[in-house]
Amino acid sequence: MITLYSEGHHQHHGQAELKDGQLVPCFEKPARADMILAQLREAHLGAIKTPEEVYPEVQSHWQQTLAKVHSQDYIDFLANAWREWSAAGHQHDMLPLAWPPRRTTSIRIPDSLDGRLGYYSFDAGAPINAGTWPAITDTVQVAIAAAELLHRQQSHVFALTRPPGHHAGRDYMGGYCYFNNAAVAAQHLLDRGAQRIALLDVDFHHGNGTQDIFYARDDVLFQSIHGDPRACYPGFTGYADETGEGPGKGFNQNYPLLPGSDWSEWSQALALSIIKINHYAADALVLSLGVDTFEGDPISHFKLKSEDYIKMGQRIAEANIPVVVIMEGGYAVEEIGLNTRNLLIGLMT
Ligand code: SP5
Ligand code: ZN
Repeated sequence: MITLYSEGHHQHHGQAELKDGQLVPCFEKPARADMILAQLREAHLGAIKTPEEVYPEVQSHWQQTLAKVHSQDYIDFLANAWREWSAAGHQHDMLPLAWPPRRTTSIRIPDSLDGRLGYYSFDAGAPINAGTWPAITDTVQVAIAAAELLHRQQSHVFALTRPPGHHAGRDYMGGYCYFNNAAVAAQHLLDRGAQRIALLDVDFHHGNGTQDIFYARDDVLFQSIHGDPRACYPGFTGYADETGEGPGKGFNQNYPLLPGSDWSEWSQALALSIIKINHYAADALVLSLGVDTFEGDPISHFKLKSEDYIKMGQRIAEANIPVVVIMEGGYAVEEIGLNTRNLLIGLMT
């Protein structure tokens, strides 16, 4: 299986996030991707290529695709945010301080940078620093090039994207995510002529951003298996009764599971989602792969074991459609490489 990867992600390295009332070093860090890459090399899983190698045109085309998924004002905000912040004399990461609460009479976009930072985010979990824009634009190109390769060769492709993307909505960031890499990959496949794309999100956390982007659309079937929002982050979306709206009605399914769920519960939800995907007759599957379902994950609450990822890959392969795997979460850095490698090995068998 070919892996798409770009070094640019190293430039994005947040300083701190809030956990249980304390500022702690960011769980989402460059070593995550480095560990995955090391395992892929050790397992001789296949060639590792840059976006430019497989799809040189991506450098002039990515902005067009991105603008179909995210609003232009949000993209422009991210493009200029660090310049504005550092021009004001700040050196630490940008983190938002205030969000509009319920019953805000009308939500206007403030002029101040702090105000816009709150407007374009849903939590303080997506720090912006000097390397954020280069990293997120690099990784969007990784996702698009992987989708392009899938379109050309119709066999599974792995996009080693970082930072992750599934919490990023049309015009907001949060939960370590800025641009929704999986949504961009799905959009590129549609632009290449696909009629229907299935997007299966197996990260521990609900893919609230992806749901937001496709909620009113019937050309992307969104399926998400995640920690029950009554107990788990992000906590306000991911209920089973969120099934889409307008033309998208019936094209969104959530499978919330209780904290503590293991492979026996998890695999039942997977079986249900694969029935949906088969029935939809998708041209391709975008897999939002978080391995934070692992029992040793420091911020998540499922109990999957390393071997379970092989079975996960095998079950997904049985859907019998081309898969582009987009990397999302996973914070047990010592095991992230093995768990990802196992999923990919399962997918190939
Ligand atoms: C892409 C992705 O996996 N984003 C996850 C973002 C999680 N952000 C904060 C999680 C807070 C978890 N709190 C755990 C409480 C343990 N007692
Ligand atoms: Zn996650």
